[in-house]
This record gives sequence, structure tokens and C-alpha cells, in this order.
Amino acid sequence: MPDQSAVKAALAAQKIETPSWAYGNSGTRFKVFAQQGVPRDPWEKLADAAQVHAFTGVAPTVALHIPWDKVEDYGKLAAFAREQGIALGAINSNTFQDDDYKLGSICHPDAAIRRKAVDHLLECVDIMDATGSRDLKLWFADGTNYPGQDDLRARQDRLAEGLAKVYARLGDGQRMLLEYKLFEPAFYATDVPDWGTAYAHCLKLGEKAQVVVDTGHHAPGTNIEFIVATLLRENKLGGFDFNSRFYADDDLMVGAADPFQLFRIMYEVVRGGGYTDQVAFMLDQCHNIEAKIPAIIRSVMNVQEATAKALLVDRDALSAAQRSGDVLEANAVLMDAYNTDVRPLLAEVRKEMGLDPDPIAAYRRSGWTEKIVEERVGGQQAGWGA
Ligand code: LRH
Ligand code: MN
Ligand code: MN
Repeated sequence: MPDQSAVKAALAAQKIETPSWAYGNSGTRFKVFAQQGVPRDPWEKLADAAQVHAFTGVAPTVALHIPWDKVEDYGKLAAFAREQGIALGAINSNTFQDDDYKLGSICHPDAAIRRKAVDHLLECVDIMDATGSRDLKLWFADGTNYPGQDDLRARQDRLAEGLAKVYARLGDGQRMLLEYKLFEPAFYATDVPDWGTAYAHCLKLGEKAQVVVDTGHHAPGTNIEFIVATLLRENKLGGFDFNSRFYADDDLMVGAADPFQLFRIMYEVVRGGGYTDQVAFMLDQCHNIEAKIPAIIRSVMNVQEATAKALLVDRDALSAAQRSGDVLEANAVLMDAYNTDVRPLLAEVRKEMGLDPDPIAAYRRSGWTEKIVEERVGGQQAGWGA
């Protein structure tokens, strides 16, 4: 059996990054349900994120989305984050909300539009310099809706050219994380639709380019843990955008739709030596109908629970069963870990960290919700759905 104190130490050291956009109002294409007390600017998003960290102890950084989190002075924003006991994390680019990007951004047939997109990505690296962020997270809405609309191969060439320009601008210790997504908003062909395409581009770019796996960006039934195992084996897994899906890119709370899948993913992370700072655990979610801060706390706890179960897998017993071809025993070893109630263990970890064992109850008692409802009027939208 794995050593309990090592498991506890690993859990206490985990870092889960929360996304600034999860704190703002969001919705579907049909309706944004505004909630009371939501942040009106990036500063207030950070104040909320600091609450999540204060009660969980494992959410020390916040991802920004540019231009949703545009401010005059990013150094000042980083200093404000530090005052709140947190730090700024990945910088997410946005080349999908401008009329110019109707036919794509970095893959657009017009060189002037491509230049504009690349300039935005370069600006994101400038912001990373100011915030001290390590990761630039790139997701492209680029693609086509109709066969023949554009040349699939030429679009890949344009993508490679644009990425290379941005890659060349990265400083020491900075990384580019390339995110793939099966479809949407393009429906016929997406320019970075899968891990293979992302991997091929990252491989050509070099060591600082890594693939990011958004758990909501796959076809139903995809074996995501296999992708994780493969990318880790190739040293190309940069991190995760965690969320849950039932149908498409639902952005529901991670671990809500399929906690077993999350466990299987975390097991491959642990098994593949990916439980290090090199693999960023980020949330990428929206909370359309549920209270945002408790939902984010719940999501962090769901990742912790899956991680705890993954760390509890008796790997010696598992490999003995695998070597001897004992199918049932191998499966039983894995399921034993999955079926363990890890909530008491995590409660202990939290107590040892000086935290309340029940972060959601502690948050509710803190009065933060009442305070922000009173103080903040006219909260900001997360960025889309307007
Ligand atoms: C795209 C995506 C990407 C964006 C975020 C808001 O669907 O997953 O990571 O930056 O949503
Ligand atoms: Mn994402
Ligand atoms: Mn997404």
C-alpha cells in the first residue's frame, strides 16, 4: 500500500489554478443569468479567487484571459494578487471575439488578419513578462464550415508560421500551451482539432511548446487517459483545462459528470510521473446557474478527491496482477482505490494545513457572499454570451 504520509504530503502540495472567467457572469447562447455580487473587474475576480485559496489551500494562482482581464498596469495587478495571497497564472489569448476573425485568426487567408492575431499573441507574452506568468495558453477558434471554403493544408502552414513567431518571442522559463478542440465554433474542419495536430505543431516548435488537454474538448467515448499517458510519455503534456461535459463543451464542474474518468486521468498523471509543476492543473469552467465561489471550491475539491484516489492505487499489487495476467485482480486493485472514501483523508490534510476540514461550509460561514452582494452592483460578464 502507498505510504499514507507521502500521500498526504503530495495532496497538501497540489496546486490547482482557477480561471478568472469562472468568477464572472456567464451563460449559454440563450441567456446569461446574472448573479448578485459577481466581480465588476479583474481586481474583484482576484479577490474572489483569494477566497477559494484561503479555504482550500491549494488554489494559489489565477489564469487571466486577455482582453477580458485587460488592465492598464499588469505589474500592479500581479502585486495586488500577491497582497491577496495568490499569484497570476497562465495568460489565455483571445483571437475569437473580433469581427476580423470571421474566417479565422492565425490561419486566416488574409495576411493582415494573421498579423493582427500574432500581434495579440505577442502582446500576451509582454503581459506574461509583467505578471511573471510562465504559461501562454493558446486556443484557436479557427476552422471552416464548408468543404472547399479554404485550403486545409495551407491553413496548417499558416498556423505553423504564426506559432513559430510567437514561440521565438518566449523568454527563458516561459512556455506555450496549445489547446485542441474537436469542433465549435467551426463545424466542418477545425485547425487544431485533436491532440495529434497539437502534438505535431509542438514537436516542431521545440521544448517550450506543450499540449494542453481540455477535458471537455473530445468526442463522446474518447479515452482521455490514453491521450494523457501518451503525451506524458513524449514529455509533451503541459497541463489540463479541467471541466465536465455531458454533450459538447459544457464547461460544467470538473468531476461532476464523470468522476471515474477524472480518477483514470489522474492515475495516468501519477503513473506517468506527471504529478509535478510541469503539468499545470487548471480549471476552465463556467457557473451559469450555480453560485460561483462555492462551485469553484467544489471543483477544486473534486480534483483533490480524484488525485487522492489516484495516489492511493497500490501500484505494486497492480503491476503484479498485470504481469501475471490476472485481469480481474488488476481491475480490482484499481477499483479499490477508486471506491475508497477519501474525504476523511482530505479532511485530515486540511486540518494539518491549518484549514477548516469542510471548505464550503467554512466559506459559507465567512460572510464573503453577503459582503460582495452588498458592495458590488452590476457584475461583469465572463466574456461571452453577450
Ligand atoms: C475554448 C476554451 C479555451 C478558451 C476558454 C474560455 O472552448 O476551452 O480554453 O480560452 O474556453
Ligand atoms: Mn479550455
Ligand atoms: Mn472549452
